Amino acid sequence: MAVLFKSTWDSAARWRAELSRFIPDIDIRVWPEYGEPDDITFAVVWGMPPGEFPKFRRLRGIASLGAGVDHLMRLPDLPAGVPVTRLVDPGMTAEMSEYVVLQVLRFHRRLPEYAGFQAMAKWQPLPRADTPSTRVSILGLGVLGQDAAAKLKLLGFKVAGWSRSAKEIAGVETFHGAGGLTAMLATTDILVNLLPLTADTQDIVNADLLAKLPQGAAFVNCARGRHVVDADLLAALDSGQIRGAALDVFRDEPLAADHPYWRHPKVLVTPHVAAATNPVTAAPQVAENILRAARGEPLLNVVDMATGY
Ligand code: NDP
Ligand code: OXD
Repeated sequence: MAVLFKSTWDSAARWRAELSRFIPDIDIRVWPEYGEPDDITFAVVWGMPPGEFPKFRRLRGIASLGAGVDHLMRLPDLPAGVPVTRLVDPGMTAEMSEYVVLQVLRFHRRLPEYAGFQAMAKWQPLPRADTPSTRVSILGLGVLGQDAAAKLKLLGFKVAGWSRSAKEIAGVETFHGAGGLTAMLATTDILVNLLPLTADTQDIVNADLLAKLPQGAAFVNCARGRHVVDADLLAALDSGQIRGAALDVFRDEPLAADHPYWRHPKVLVTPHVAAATNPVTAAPQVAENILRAARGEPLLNVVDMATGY
């Protein structure tokens, strides 16, 4: 009974140390040095290449090393019938809300313009809207979207959110479905994306969606780059339909050195750091799932394979 560990970014040594606190005799095999494939009964992964999973015929569970599972769902050979879990981690949730609040306040208090003025030694106060009349809308009202909504609400913003199923959240105006999206966009000053990447949400931030926002809205993307049609966003920034974008995630990462986002005066680029996976806060639930899988019990935070998130 061994656990396969594979990650593009996370440290195997740190994960081994944290998981050992809950399972002292854990046998972790770090990809690609995993030994006998039939020893592997659980996989903890980010960025597994195609062609690997079919080798592990005794797998009882696959844990994503992130909240998103699109890196797994796109694999053509994800083993059928093996439960896939995602991270639902209070540490990661708090970090994401920090990022969202930071970017919303940045646009609200017009810091991008003041940064431009400073470069010219220009002293020029700008008008701005009151906080209670500034409308922040969130695409995705899941674990991360709901926490960000609550924190923006505490700051006094008018908060709305959009999800697949209908929701009631105190103090948040909620929308769902295609009609709901159009209605929400029409009353949005700052749009935040916290959707999972699925077949239904890929390319959702396109020319059509951006045109439904009031002119001069701002956009924050901390979900996935493939939600955005880059050429459409760049056109909306250049026309002034969108006044600025804070982008943490990109279609291809790392973002190519010659990508127009890097040098666009209305774009802030951060390198997929909105909310990092922290083994200290995330290991307890992964350890719990390894133990549950070993006992043949249902796992926590299992992904719905039909919806893809
Ligand atoms: P959840 O699964 O908890 O929430 C997803 C939300 O999106 C739900 O409200 C869901 O609706 C909604 N949704 C899904 N599909 C649709 C659709 N077709 N139309 C409308 N709404 C839809 O995810 P999390 O909040 O935990 O995470 C969201 C994403 O954030 C992750 O998938 C990942 O891509 C990204 N992320 C980025 C990080 C970064 O550092 N940049 C770090 C962590 C996560 P419903 O409630 O009805 O199911
Ligand atoms: C995640 C991420 O999905 O870091 O957790 O992007």
